[in-house]
Amino acid sequence: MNTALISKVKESFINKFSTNPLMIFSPGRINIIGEHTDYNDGFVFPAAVNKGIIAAFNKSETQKSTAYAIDMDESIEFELDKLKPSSEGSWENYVLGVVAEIQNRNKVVGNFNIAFSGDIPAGSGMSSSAALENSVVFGLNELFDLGLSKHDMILISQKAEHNYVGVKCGIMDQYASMFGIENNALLLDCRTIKSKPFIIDFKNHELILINTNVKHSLSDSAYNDRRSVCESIASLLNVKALRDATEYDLETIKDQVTPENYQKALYVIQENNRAIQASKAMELGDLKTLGELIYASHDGLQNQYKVSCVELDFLVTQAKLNGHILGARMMGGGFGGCTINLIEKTETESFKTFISEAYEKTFNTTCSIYSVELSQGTHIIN
Ligand code: GAF
Repeated sequence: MNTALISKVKESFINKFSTNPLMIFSPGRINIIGEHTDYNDGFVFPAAVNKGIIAAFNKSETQKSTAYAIDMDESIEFELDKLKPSSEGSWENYVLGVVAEIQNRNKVVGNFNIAFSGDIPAGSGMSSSAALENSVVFGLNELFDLGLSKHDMILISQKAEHNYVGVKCGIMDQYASMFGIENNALLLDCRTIKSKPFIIDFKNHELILINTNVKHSLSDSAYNDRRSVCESIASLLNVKALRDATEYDLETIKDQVTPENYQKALYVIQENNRAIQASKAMELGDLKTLGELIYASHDGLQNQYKVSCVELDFLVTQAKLNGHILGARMMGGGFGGCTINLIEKTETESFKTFISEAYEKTFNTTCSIYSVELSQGTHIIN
């Protein structure tokens, strides 16, 4: 964990609120495979990482609550009986939304102060949003003894994202961030919200993330559009979610949907199967098959689901040409953020040099490259 960040948050909190805080770490996540399957009740394969949000809390003796975003040096005061969403795109909605959703469950939150900061690059597709939401709900649960289970907490975080942030996300990010296990990835069934842990040891391979450092606009509205396409095709097929449909079922309604939407639904069905196949490949230690599935996932996200972008496609194409990278794909919602790459350890340094130069030459801007450790989910720190 980032000890410098912990000290920074603690000191900022003490400077502002003159008392010792309760400290929470809530991680971001990676996702090995299973993209845009979560809101189709399907399977995903994420892991919490050692980058995330550090949040500091205490109870407030005043009639107002305060939230302080340390990195932006912005703070807001709010009254707990007058909560409403703030302007679109503002960080405030992650905090206010969680408080409002706790209240919707008839739990009583008293006035509090929170200060937070993080080391997940914004817009990287590593889920800083879920990390922040989970840190808030976890901290408030602790502070006010609300009696919420981790399961309750992730549903509250998700609802905050739906109703305050405006993104109709699935449950993957909140789940991975809350339930992460050190050195493990979690094969999560998003219908039952139960997961199976897999110890991750890629032997002479490792995962690296390459951040395009771009986030194209409209990504939130495109996300919600994709979700509604999936839901309308599921209802046409008379199933609860696309997870319940096969390629054969989809074929039977082909003439009732546009070719573009047909491809989107087909992608989801295929990606869900790939996530299951990937877990089997992991069990067998078959990294070659895992890598092929990861490349196939990107192909579907790019050409069928259409949530990629030129920068991500460039990184994946270059990875494919390398020969020492078994699999690469865009990760998260899309339209920017990171690719995840399964690379031979001995090749990592030279590929980093190569891809940094090639990316800069092509896009006139730099990419960033990270290695991550798989970490424990949201928890109290001292
Ligand atoms: C975003 C969402 F928040 C997740 O729920 C998931 O749908 C993901 O995009 C795509 O797999 O991170």
